[in-house]
Amino acid sequence: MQTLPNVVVLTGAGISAESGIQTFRAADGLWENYPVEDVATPEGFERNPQLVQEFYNARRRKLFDPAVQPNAAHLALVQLEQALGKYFLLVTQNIDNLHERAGSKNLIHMHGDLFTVRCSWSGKEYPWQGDITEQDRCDCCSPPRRLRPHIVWFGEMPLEMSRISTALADCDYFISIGTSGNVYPAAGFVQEANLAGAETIELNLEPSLTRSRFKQAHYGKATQIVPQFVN
Ligand code: BJW
Repeated sequence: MQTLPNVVVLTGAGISAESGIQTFRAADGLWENYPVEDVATPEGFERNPQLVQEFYNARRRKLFDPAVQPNAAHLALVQLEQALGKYFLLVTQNIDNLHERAGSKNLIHMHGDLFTVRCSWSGKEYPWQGDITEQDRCDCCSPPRRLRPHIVWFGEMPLEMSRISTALADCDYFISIGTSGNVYPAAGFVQEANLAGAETIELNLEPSLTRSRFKQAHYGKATQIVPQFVN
């Protein structure tokens, strides 16, 4: 019986760009108006929780805009998962819900997601659809504590790292899509996959910072190159 290859896919903001979601580091990116140290660090949240909540509330609301839909790249990854079943793992750095709306199942949100909030004290998680306000408090602590976005900020540990490392150590193909290679540990996954002897492939609009570590690279818009590569 022929065995299927193990495939790990890493996605970043570039895969959602053509769905109308801003990337971070472009000239007109998300951090143009919101300095990263203010909105993506625990210290920024301590200093000004309202600003941070507003930043993530606006991004959550954007996902209810009917114009924001999964694109051909998200859908191509669903096809790949359907062909590979348990041999496929999708790891996204994105906090939007476009992969799950497309139909992806075996999915890890390593930097958290906008539709979960958690108690800033105990870490208890709550599903969440609306804005988080300063009045919203947990039901797990006494006194009830502030809720925070379930987002991995700089200096915090990304989620499900041991599951990701295990998958990388065992993968035959590692495909990185729409990420600039600025942020670790995700930017180091290609090296883990190379060590495992995997074929490593970059699909991006332009060469990332970690381009030289990939065995192959293809450049263009995600909605074009991802379906082409997968089919
Ligand atoms: C298209 C396209 C189209 C456009 N088609 N492509 C020094 C050295 C090494 C590491 C560190 C260091 N100092 C500190 C660190 C660690 C730090 C880090 O990496 N810092 C770097 C800045 C150097 N990392 C951390 O702190 C991480 N935690 C950690 O390491 O824990 C370990 C630890 C903890 C405690 C103690 C000790 C150890 C946590 C990182 C958390 C990152 N969080 C963010 C924000 C939260 C989520 C959110 O708000 O949405 O996650 S940062 C931000 O960057 C976001 C993203 O997920 C992440 C990656 O960005 P991404 O996706 O690559 O987007 P862009 O905009 O950069 O790139 C888009 C790409 O798409 C571009 O290349 C375009 O060309 C392309 N593109 N349109 C295809 N249509």
